[in-house]
Amino acid sequence: MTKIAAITGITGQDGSYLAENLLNRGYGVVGLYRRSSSSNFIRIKHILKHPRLILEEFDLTDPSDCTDIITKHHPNEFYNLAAQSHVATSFKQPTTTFEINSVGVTNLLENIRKFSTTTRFYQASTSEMFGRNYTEKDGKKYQNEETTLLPQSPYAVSKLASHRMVQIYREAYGLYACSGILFNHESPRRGDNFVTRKITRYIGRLVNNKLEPDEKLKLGNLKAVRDWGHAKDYVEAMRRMLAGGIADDFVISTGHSYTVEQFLVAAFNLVDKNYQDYVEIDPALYRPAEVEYLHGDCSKAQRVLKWQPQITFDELVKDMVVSDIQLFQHD
Ligand code: NAP
Ligand code: G4F
Repeated sequence: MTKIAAITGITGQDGSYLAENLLNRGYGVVGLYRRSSSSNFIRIKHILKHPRLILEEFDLTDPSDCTDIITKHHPNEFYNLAAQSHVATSFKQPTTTFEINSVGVTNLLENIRKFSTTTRFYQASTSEMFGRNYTEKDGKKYQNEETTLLPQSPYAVSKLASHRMVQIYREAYGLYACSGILFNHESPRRGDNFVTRKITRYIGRLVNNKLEPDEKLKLGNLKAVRDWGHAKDYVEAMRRMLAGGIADDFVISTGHSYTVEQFLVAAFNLVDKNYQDYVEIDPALYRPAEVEYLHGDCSKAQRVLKWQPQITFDELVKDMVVSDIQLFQHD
């Protein structure tokens, strides 16, 4: 029988890759999108006519919407990828962030508990929950499932609340509910205002002579360290969590970290340019509180899920730069 997977946030980066992954495996996908005043299907336009994709209007903050979707579809798997996902925005909109990222997740868990206890649930947790904390052992600094969570932003606090809520529903009610503690993952479909895509879009416009005269690339903290993987690899880890035998939480990362400055160098090198000729530091882009160092140890996922990333940092940067150069040839 066809397995049914519901995906919140299908219009986002991860939702679009996960939908592709599951459709390719024969799933029926119920894609949940929120209403907007203009069409927002750019990342899924190539699968919109797929015969096993159904789209439903849905807002995570509306409890009755959650009830309607769960009771109508009784999905075998439910992937909650919807979120206010921008860390800097969460400092400006902490209440909305909490409403979507914490209360919204509780709405889903309650409805699954009441109406569809066989539905397997995936929650998009995040390495941001580690905040400034890391484990230091044998001269190495890393974060894994044992590292204490110490959030540094309203976004991270909201994600920690839902992360813990998932554990409670798993332990108290026996739901098959997993959280993926995913480190940063990027792609040509990454939102425009995350740092990697901001950089590669600028390069796309630069190469195609689409910049305004003297237009600089304005950035904040270049010293922050991130463990960047490719979104295509990371959605496969999500799938494996729900396909597995035991519900649990898993760190998903590459185990290789770079500074924002190193990302800049790698990206500008691909077009034989020096980033220092283009970048301007804008103090307004610094965050009120920063997560300086993220470096994941995903050995549990490697062992239990047999998952490991396939796409290297250099391949990721190239994929994004080439894609944005092509994009601005036409735009
Ligand atoms: P994204 O591109 O920002 O996508 C977020 C999605 O959530 C969008 O489809 C958005 O809809 C939807 N959404 C927001 N508020 C909603 C609401 N109230 N009701 C229904 N849908 C709503 O994020 P992403 O990079 O794909 O990340 C997916 C998930 O993983 C997020 O939960 C994020 O916090 C988490 N995460 C991401 C990373 C990463 O590096 N990418 C790492 C760790 C965890 P619109 O298109 O209408 O805005
Ligand atoms: O690309 P970023 O905005 O990603 P950030 O804050 O690490 O969050 C992303 O990854 C999390 C997982 O760890 C997810 F949970 C979250 O949803 C999101 O996907 O910023 C990366 C780094 C930060 O240290 C930031 O201060 O880049 C620095 N940065 C420097 N200049 C900038 C900029 N970030 C942005 N967005 N824009 C800048 O101009």
